[in-house]
Amino acid sequence: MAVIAYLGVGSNQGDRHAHCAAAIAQIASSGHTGILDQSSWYLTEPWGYHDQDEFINLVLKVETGLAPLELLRFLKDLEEKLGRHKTVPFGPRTIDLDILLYGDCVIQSPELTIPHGRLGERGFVLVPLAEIAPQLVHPVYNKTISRLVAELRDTRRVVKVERENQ
Ligand code: PH2
Ligand code: MG
Ligand code: MG
Repeated sequence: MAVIAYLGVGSNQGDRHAHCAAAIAQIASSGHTGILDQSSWYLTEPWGYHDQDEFINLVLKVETGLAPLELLRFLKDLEEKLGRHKTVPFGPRTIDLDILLYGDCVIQSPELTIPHGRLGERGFVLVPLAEIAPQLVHPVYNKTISRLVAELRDTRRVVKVERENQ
């Protein structure tokens, strides 16, 4: 049975735009994870570790027949295929593919936390997510995404990049 999930896409190394575009193309052509909607692309100030380049971030709404851990494995394999190497926590990365939400599932296991643990603290995720799913209710906080944006205390820059939203 297909489930609606939201994925975070990010890159701040090399050709950031090409990495994000390649990830989107691979997800779309995977045969088991179809893209239903995507946010604009945003240029975002680094969160967590400041001495690194700005990120490109965007959010995808997908429909998938994969179970959460299968989706995680698919995304990790895709990161590797797109040239991601071992990264320091919060540090630079060629491509980062995160499961933000998976239906209204709440999962807390050593491999996977859904909804994404820092979703509520990060403008670079909440702003694009609110663009395509403002009324979606976060299953743990029980608040809509637009309410989480209104309550956001992260003041780092999140600026829409017009050209990339194709
Ligand atoms: N990802 C991180 C750490 N910091 N900052 C921004 N702006 N965007 C990201 O995608 C990001 C980050 C670790 O995954
Ligand atoms: Mg991440
Ligand atoms: Mg990640």
